[in-house]
Amino acid sequence: MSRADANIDKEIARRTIKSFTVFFVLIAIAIAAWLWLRRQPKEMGAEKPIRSVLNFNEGLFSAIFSSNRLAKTYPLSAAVKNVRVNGKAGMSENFDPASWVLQVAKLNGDTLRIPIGEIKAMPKTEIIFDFKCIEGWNQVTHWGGVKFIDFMKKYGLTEEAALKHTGLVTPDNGYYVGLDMPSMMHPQTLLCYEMNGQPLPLNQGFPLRLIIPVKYGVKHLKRIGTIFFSNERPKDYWYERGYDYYTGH
Ligand SMILES: Nc1nc2c(c(=O)[nH]1)N[C@H]1C(S)=C(S)[C@@H](COP(=O)(O)O)O[C@H]1N2
Ligand SMILES: [Mo]
Repeated sequence: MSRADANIDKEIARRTIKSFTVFFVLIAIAIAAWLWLRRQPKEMGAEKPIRSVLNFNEGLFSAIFSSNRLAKTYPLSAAVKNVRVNGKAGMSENFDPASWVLQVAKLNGDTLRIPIGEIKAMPKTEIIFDFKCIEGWNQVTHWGGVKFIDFMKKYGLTEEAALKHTGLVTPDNGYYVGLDMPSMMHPQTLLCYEMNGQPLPLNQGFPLRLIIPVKYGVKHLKRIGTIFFSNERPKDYWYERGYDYYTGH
């Protein structure tokens, strides 16, 4: 072997050792970072550093959200006939639709008790949009109901509308969501009583559910029992289980 060849061999060996060292150091850093993350305290179901990223995203999305931005709508022919049923938290078997009234907790301490007939007597709005679930499925579906903003006006809930959040809860308190007021007052947000031109099926929220196209499926609470208003974030079923609060798209 010539001297030059020997030098080249040495150089190759040196470089190989160097790249292996870099490789192992990077792996060690990744493992250490992962171990550190697992040790962090959890905040609302997510490790704190992850929760702060979620919170940051949320601020970003709220900032760019505008009530003028409409979710895309579709022709009637695009709406599926077999609408998927997903999620049955808060949908207890012993529910009696006949005795149902919508309860609205006012700021002055009064509770409105509104029968479904009064809601159906208001002007109806229909929407066909792409319903998206965070589990990764979506489908174009057709809904009918009353615009939440019209409902707020009809019942004189102006002080309530000035607060930051709306909370919705099922009659058995088993499922609950919190929503920012701009999304609730968005013109496509409905108190919904119809699907495909028919009364809602029982497992899809009969007699009344929320349809809020600017949000993922988790926020479309089925079987509304009570609506309330607050400046603090109302508790939220999936937020408590590690998802982000805002879940806009
Ligand atoms: N009461 C109640 N509402 C709920 C849920 C639930 O578990 N309970 N799941 C949510 C989720 S994750 C989705 S994707 C939609 C599904 O609505 P659908 O069953 O009409 O398709 O309902 C939402 N509303
Ligand atoms: Mo969902």
